[in-house]
Amino acid sequence: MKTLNVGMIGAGFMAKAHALAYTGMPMYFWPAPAKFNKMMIADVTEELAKDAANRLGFADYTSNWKDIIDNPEIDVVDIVTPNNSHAEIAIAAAKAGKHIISEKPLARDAAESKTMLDAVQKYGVKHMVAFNYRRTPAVALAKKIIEEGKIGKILNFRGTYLQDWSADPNSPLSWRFNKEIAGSGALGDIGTHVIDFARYLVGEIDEVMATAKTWIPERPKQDGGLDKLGTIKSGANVPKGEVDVDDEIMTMLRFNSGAVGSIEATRNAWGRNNFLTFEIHGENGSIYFNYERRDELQVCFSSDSDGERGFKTIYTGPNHPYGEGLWPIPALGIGYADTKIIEVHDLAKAIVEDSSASPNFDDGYQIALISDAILQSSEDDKWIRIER
Ligand code: NAI
Ligand code: SOE
Repeated sequence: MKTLNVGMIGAGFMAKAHALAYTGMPMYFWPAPAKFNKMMIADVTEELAKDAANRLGFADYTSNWKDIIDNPEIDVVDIVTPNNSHAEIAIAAAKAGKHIISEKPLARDAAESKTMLDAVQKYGVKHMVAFNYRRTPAVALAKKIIEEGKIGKILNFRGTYLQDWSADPNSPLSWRFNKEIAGSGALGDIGTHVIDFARYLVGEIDEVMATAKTWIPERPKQDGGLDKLGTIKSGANVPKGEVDVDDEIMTMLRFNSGAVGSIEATRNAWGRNNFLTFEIHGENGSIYFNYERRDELQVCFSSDSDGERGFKTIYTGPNHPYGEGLWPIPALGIGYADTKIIEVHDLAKAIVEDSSASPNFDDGYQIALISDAILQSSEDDKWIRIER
């Protein structure tokens, strides 16, 4: 069994999720396609990097991410930094011949995402963008049901990603509210997960018509780079700074297939925490998924008899996608970390089998094109066609 040495760049929220996944993956999927060895981790200071190495189980650490690129023993570079550094790191990693997994959104906009796609194609390395929610078994099951034609031709996709961690104006001005660092707001941060669902389940999006809103135009400035996602509130006397990204987007979609759809994304929806949902209507049935109830897929088939037709709930388990590696009884509980375990399993498989990873930087670029068009549509107040 091959061992892949990983260099991880960034040591915040996602570093924890990815580090858990590298360790846990072979315990779930055995024989594993490969094992991962957590070789080196980077953060911006020696202190942060050393603490991360201890906490997350990396053999070595550095305060300069270029040490990871220069290390000939490292096979995979894992980018878990804020969005403004994804491109520089990925391009350097590709040049050094490393395989890459980058967190989402791929970069701040389509132009920057394209530079990353060009680099991985030029240097022939494997590339994956970490839209992990499509790896929830219930979402993969929805894909299977659609591909088997069980709900027929798709007419409509309705997706939402609603959170409330930034609904309080005292939630500090972290990097997620800064265009220079994040690229966009709720759109890039969470709306892109729904765009990934829409493309994965229904197909390519050709046109969008959108409205973007910034509800809280300034927030208390915060010390330090780490985003605590609203868990720490600022005091009343903290000086404020400008929010220059969207808090909410609503968009209508026209798919290449002729289907229509809509996406809503906001981090200001009190009472909604990780309300990532889709409902899909086909000519012969419907499918509904809500990540807050991630073991479940709801399906309704038109062939059910009159009087008995309605949504039924399937609890995912061993008979469903990825079931061979997860738990032996349905509804024992799929977790966030499980989606990341499946993600690195599929990354290892692509590297070892020399196949294309999915979703990859091309998907990340397509999603960035759609995201840019959404912001453009809001500004111009008209339908925008995505030029490819
Ligand atoms: P975070 O704020 O928790 O951590 C970022 C870390 O990167 C910090 O420790 C910071 O010091 C470090 N960092 C910044 N610049 C660096 C550099 N040049 N070199 C080394 N370290 C550097 O951020 P979080 O939440 O982990 O987000 C990171 C990325 O992951 C973002 O692109 C975000 O959109 C994505 N993300 C994806 C999620 C998913 O479900 N797929 C969930 C949360 C974040
Ligand atoms: C914050 O909105 C966040 O951490 C996003 O950055 C992730 O992508 C999302 O999955 C969870 O929420």
